[in-house]
Amino acid sequence: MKAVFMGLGYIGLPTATVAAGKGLQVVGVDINEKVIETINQGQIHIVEPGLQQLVQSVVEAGNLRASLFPEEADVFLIVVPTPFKGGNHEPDITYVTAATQAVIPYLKEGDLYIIESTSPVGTTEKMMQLIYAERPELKGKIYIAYCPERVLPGNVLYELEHNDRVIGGINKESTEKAVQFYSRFVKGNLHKTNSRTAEMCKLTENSSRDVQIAFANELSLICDKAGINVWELIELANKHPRVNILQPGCGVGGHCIAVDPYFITADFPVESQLIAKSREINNYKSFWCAEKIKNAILEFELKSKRKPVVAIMGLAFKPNIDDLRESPAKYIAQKVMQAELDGLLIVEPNISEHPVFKLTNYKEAYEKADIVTFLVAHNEFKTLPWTDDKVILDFCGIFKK
Ligand code: SAJ
Repeated sequence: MKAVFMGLGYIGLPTATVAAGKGLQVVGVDINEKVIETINQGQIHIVEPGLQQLVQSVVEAGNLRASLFPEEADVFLIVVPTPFKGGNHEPDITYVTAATQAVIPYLKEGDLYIIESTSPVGTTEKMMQLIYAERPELKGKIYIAYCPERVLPGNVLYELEHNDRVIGGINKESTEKAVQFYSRFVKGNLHKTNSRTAEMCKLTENSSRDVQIAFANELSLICDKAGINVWELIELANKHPRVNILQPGCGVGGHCIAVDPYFITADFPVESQLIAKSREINNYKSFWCAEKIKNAILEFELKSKRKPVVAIMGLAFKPNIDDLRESPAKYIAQKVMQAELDGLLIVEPNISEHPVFKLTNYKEAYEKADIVTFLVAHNEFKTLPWTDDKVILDFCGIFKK
């Protein structure tokens, strides 16, 4: 069986590689020439544990080849990004459309076409119409399905194989065909549905998490005003057998949880009140943290008649990773940089250097700062001793104190 993967990014490359590792003939297609070159040399352009070795072995074995152009195959997978249009929160499916258009000339009777990219509801049907408009002779003769990825960066190779997957075809035959395909390299259960439900399922998973984090963040705002320790409160509430509240933080970042809910709110603005409000609350939480820090700086100045040294503890979008993209901590750090200070010490133990931020060791920053702001709950920070000598703004529950 031969498969063409359109898109060799964070999901496309690992999936193509795992499939190639199971003996499929895989051609990975990307628009970036440098990416093609790198992969064909058995190297990779992204960070993911274990991936480089696996890419090298499947490239050497001749099972994975990267190319700028698609070619004839039995299966075509669309694994390209779905960003927003311009500055607003309208999903942009141009890449999915372009990748689909690129494979249309190579489709033949019996082929399977699958979209994995996170997509607005109805995208698979739209692509079906596009395919049939250009190749009417294929109507009813090819299989079309949607199957979202669910992997966690950092644990992609394991999760690709072991996570359950939701597979939705445009008809029963397409679902069955796609299930057969994924069963070649996925050990998790393959759940069958239709394409619209599968599309919505991906958006639902990440929106559900966003809404739950918004609840925790809202509690943190209420508790701050009420003089209650939110960490203790949540721990106690979670002792109830049917309550499981997540943790508040300095906002929600990353490329999925803070993005996917907009794919629902853009298409269902009247119905998706709670989902939209949760996005607002999680965004507001970052702004609120920045304001809290600015107020602490002013208070310190009034009290001590000098400007403080401030430590920003953590820049990544979540604990124990080196990924700063779409990070609320980075947004807050940038806001604090605008204040007049005696010194700003920025800490991110998971990276060694950064073009914009001059980084300081976490112990040194903690020792030197007058105001310490914990933005990300990295493990290193949890080893620091509590002190009453400093102003500590703990937005992520390092001390739970
Ligand atoms: N966060 C909190 N409080 C919490 C948990 C998380 O504030 O209690 C914050 C994190 O600090 C971070 C953000 O939420 O800023 C998102 O982190 P995450 O670990 O929830 O999610 P991602 O973006 O790393 O990965 C998610 C996963 N989806 C779910 O858990 C439902 C992953 O399985 C998906 O594959 C991925 O999105 C994706 O690609 O959609």
